[in-house]
Amino acid sequence: MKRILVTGALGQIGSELITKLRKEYGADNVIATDIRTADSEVVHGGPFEILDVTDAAQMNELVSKYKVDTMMHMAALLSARAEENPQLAWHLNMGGLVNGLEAAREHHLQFFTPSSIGAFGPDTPKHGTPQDTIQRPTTMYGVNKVSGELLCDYYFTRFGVDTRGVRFPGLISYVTPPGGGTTDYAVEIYYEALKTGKYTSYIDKGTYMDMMYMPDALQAIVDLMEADPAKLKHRNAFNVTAMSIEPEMVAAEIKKHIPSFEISYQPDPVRQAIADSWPDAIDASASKAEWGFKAEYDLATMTADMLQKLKTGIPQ
Ligand code: AKB
Repeated sequence: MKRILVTGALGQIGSELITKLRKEYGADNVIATDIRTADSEVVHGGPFEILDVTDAAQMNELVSKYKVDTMMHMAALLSARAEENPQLAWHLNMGGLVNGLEAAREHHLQFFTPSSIGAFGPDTPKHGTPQDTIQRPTTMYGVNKVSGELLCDYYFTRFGVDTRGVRFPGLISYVTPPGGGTTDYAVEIYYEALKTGKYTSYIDKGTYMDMMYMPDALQAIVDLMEADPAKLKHRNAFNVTAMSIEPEMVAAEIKKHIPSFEISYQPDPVRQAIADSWPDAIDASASKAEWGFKAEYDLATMTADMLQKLKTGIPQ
């Protein structure tokens, strides 16, 4: 049975990951940590500790205190916020990652951290983006993610740390809203559809990006961490995706449930430029071949579930 410490546990992925891991491995075996606290299930449903991931000593203390054997490092600034404050992004995204990898090396932990489609750039092939290809991102977030992928590879080859990771596309969820990402429009649109019946998209029509529904993202983390290491030719930064979509397609799908829904466009120059530098559709065949990745939800089934869950306010 794993004993897992999760950083950034109150974030968009963390908050749902904690619930899933506590169901799979037992509440006491999943230690949620975040820089802040909240009145939520993450905090009250099992062990919870305040942790600033840039504080290596505090991180090591918690790893020792709870005798964990696995770290899932989720704390990070997303792409748009990183572009607003690149120095802070470097400090938090890279400082936190190095501390996590060092703790994994010292305490012999299995280690997961997500990379992103943000690790690609304008020179990357846009369609069917291969697993191994040109990576020259033009954002600080992308620079952090490529550096992180390389660091995780390095800690595996140099120190034998069991590092694993995926390149997540935009993640769509109904529990905790994302903050500061470029793909966040694809979450906001569902909330606004139900609240006001309309949405003004900061990403222009025709801008394709990869996306995935949160249950598939969480299953991907668990499956990769449980995968037979002998079958992994890649370890970190596996391409994963469920759909390549643009705002008009999401709007059309929402209209099937809310016929009066209207979308309009007011592109935000910063986030539009980031989106334009990312692939339209990545190729996830290495994940499928090496550890059996499979996404269950497409745009239609995700939209039906999102609207139903948001309408009924079903907690995770
Ligand atoms: C973002 O938009 O920054 C994230 C991501 C794709 O990494 N959702």
